[in-house]
Amino acid sequence: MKGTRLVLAITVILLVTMSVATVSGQAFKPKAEYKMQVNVGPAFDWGIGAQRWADLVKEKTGGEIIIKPYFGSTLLAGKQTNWYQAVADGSIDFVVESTINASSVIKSLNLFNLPFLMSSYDDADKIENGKSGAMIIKEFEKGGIKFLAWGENGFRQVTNSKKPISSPQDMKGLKFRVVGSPIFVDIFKQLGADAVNMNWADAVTGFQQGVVDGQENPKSVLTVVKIWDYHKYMTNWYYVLDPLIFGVNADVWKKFPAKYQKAIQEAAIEAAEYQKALARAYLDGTKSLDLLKTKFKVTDMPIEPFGLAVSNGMVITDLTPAQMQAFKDVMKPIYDKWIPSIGKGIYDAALADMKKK
Ligand code: X2X
Repeated sequence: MKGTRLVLAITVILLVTMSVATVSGQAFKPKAEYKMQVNVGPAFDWGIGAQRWADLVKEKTGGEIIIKPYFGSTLLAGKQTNWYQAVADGSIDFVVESTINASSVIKSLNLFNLPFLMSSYDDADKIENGKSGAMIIKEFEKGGIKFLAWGENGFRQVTNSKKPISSPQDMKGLKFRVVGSPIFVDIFKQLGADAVNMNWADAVTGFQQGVVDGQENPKSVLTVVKIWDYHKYMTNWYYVLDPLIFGVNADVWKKFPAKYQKAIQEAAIEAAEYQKALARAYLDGTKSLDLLKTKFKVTDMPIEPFGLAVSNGMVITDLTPAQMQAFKDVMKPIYDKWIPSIGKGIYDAALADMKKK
C-alpha cells in the first residue's frame, strides 16, 4: 500500500514537472521580426556584416529567429547618436553600431576616440580582448544592452576638397563634418579647424553642396561613397580606430531559451570576424585577405582602396612617424580633458593591454 502511494506521488511529481517544463518551453514565442539598427547602408562592410549576422541567426535557429536590419538609421530618423538609448529601452532589439555613435552616452567608449592612442590593429585587438575591453563592456552593459561581439568600422582617415594635409597647421581654417559626439568637436577645434556636427544621413549631401570642406571616415565607408567625387585630398593619419558593437537589448536576450542564445552569440562572433576581415582587407598585409579567401570562401574580393582612390584622381598623403607625432603632440589637452570621463582606470588598463606602459 505504502509502495503504491509512493509510486503515485512520484508519478504526480513527474507529471507536474513535465507539464511545467512544457509550459515554460511554450512560453517563449519569438517576435515575428526583431528590429536591428545599422547606421550605414547594406553595401558597406559594416552593413554586410550586419546582414550576415541576421542570415546566420536565421540559419542557426532553423528560421525561428528573424532579425531585420534597418539600414541608414531609418528607425532613428537618421539620428545615429540615439542608438544606445533606443536599444536599451527596447524600441530596437538588435544593433550593429559604431562605438562613436554611443560615446556621448557611454563615456568610456571615448577611449577609442583618443587620437593616436592605438597605432595598429594589434593595439585595437589587445584593448578589445584585454582588461580595458572587459571594463568597457561592463560599463556598456549597465544600461541594459547585452554585448555580443566587436566588429570594426576602421581607422578613420581625413579627406578634404581644398589642399593636402601633412601638419596640424594645414588644418587651420578648414571646415570638417564630424559625428555628433562632443570629443570630435574638441579634437578638430584643437587642430585649429572648424567642426560641424552632421548625421551620416545628411553628410554626403553636405559634401556635395560644399557645406563642409572635409570629413573623416574609414576606407570601408570612403570607398562605397566614392569620396573622390567630392574630395581630392586624403591624409592617412590613422588617428582613431572606430570599433563596432554587435549587441541586443538585455530583456530580449534574457527571454531567449539557452539554445537560441547560443546560436545568436555564435552567429555574432562569426559575422563580426567576417566583417572585421572585410574592413581590414589590404590594410593588414595579406592576413584579412587570406581569412576571407580560406575561411569565408569569398570569391568576389573587395578592391584595394587607396589605389582605387588614386586611380579616381585623389592625392593621398601618408604621414611619416615624425609628422604623426606632430599631430599627437597637439592632442595633449584632449587627453587631459577626456581621460577623467573615460575613467583613468580604463585608460591605464588600455596602456597595459597594449604594453605601452
Ligand atoms: O557617421 C559616420 O561618420 C560613421 C558612418 O562613420 C559612423 O556612423 C560613425
